[in-house]
Amino acid sequence: MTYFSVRMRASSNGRHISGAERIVPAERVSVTCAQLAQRALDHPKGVAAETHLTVEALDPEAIRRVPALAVEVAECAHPGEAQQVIRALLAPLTPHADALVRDTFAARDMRGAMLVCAGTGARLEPDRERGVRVSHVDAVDATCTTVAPGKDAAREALVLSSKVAAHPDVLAELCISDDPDYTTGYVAHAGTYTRIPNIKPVGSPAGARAFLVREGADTAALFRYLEREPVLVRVPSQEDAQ
Ligand code: PML
Ligand code: MG
Repeated sequence: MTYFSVRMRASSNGRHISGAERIVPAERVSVTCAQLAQRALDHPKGVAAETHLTVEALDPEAIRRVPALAVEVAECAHPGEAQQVIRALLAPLTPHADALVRDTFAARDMRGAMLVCAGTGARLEPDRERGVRVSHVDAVDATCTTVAPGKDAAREALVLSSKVAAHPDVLAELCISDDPDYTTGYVAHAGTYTRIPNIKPVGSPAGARAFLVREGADTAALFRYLEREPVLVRVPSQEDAQ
């Protein structure tokens, strides 16, 4: 079967508003375009002035399937506690954990993620404002469900982070949503996606993603994997969990 990558990105006056994507069979392409276009209009950051949709046929042989990360929750009552959890998870992996956390909270409106070398703390993306935009990823079952629902931020983040973590050169990911009212973030590391509630105060525009990368990694190959290579993630269904 031929699958299509359907991608949406929306902006207003050059400011990134929203981005989302699916991998779907031909008969789902038109409804998926409509859903993603509507999503750009409904975003809490404001109605997008410009929305771009891309539909691209994928080579079925090139699609990789990877397992989803295991999900855990670190119960944090406030952002100070969340900072302690983040630092405890990242400090064993890099001497630059403090700078990584500070820079991720300081970032605004990035279309993509930061790529940070664990050994040197250096940023590895050629265009720092854009970052690396993870793309060509969806959940396995999203290709056969009858209705692709609206935004389920936690599920989409699990799918994205499972693709990222499946690359051997990625040691960890830190994510703070840039949606002002979405205050649950996460750290992905060693096969686990640790959800972190109250990672930032309600209304804060702070937020970005950072991928911590093994020193000496082939950065060009990693970019290609993250941005272009199609991956379907096996996310356990609700029934499997019962
Ligand atoms: C985003 O806004 O794209 C990031 C969402 C993070 C979701 C974290 C969670 O709820 O598990
Ligand atoms: Mg966002």
